[in-house]
Amino acid sequence: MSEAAAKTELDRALALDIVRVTEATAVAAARWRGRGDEVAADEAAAAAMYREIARLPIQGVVVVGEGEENESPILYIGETIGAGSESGVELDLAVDPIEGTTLCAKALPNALSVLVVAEHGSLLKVPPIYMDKIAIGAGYPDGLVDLDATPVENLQASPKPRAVGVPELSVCILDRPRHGKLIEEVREAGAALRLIGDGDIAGVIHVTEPQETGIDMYLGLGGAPEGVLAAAALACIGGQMQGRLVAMNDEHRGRARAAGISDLGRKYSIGEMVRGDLSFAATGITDGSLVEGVRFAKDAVFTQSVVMRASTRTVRWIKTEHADLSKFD
Ligand code: VTB
Ligand code: MG
Ligand code: MG
Repeated sequence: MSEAAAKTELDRALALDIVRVTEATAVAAARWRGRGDEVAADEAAAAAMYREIARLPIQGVVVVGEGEENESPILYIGETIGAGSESGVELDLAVDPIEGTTLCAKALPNALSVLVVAEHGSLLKVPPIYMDKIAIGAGYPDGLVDLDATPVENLQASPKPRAVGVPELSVCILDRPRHGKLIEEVREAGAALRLIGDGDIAGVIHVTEPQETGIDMYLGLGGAPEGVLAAAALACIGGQMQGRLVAMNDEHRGRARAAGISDLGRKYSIGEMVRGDLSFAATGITDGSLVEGVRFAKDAVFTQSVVMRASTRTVRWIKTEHADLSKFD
């Protein structure tokens, strides 16, 4: 295939099709909403996501996935999926069938189904360990905030254009004991906190719409895969983010080595986590500040999604009424 033809093919593959994948995944997950069974929810969602990706005319390779091959039977890192396995364009996939399994199991806000499809070789291959993250929205000078600066320094550097100062700022942090010191420092700096139980992809994306979400900055340690997925979203909608892989134990260090990461201390910008063109799709499983969750009605299922593309910065908000329910069987 010529390069131009491959590019066109890529454009097609990167277009709207991928939202069908996250829609079907979210519907499968939503059937398990509020039932307290994270494992069953995750399995159902992963199976639906696998089935839908398998129909796309691509040769996809999971680079950010559900786990290493030996620990995840489906959507594992390195798995090849797609209907174009011979003729299709090779693309990288970053998947999170349920971002926030606990949120789904408890029917709490902001559980999402997320898929990123990217040019081959363009996503940072991170193992399932942690990542320290900082993110702010668009419109600030480059390098305004930095992972190596203190929370006070970062907060003082980033007054909202409309605000008077740090007391008007709100910082989103995962509510975890490991963030005790960070939380204290943000409080001492005078900013408000939005402590979330789970779901830091949504947390990071929230900084891009501070007027709507009330969140100006994201800080702290969350999943490394979620870091790359969030970076992919910001590559489409703007905003600044830095991430640094964090290994909590020997197992994590082993995973980092196996993934070929030699420099764990390295700080990554968005551009170093995701390069080139990509599409990001997310569908709401439970209601959230970005999109509403799946609604089941008598003769239809309703979903809300966002799908966006890095090269064109197109952001599409998609409300779908699914009348043919057999496609979800
Ligand atoms: C993180 C975060 C995710 O789970 O991975 C978190 O990035 C798990 O953190 O968004 P702990 O190991 O501290 O529980 C999520 O919140 C949901 O997958
Ligand atoms: Mg998940
Ligand atoms: Mg997740």
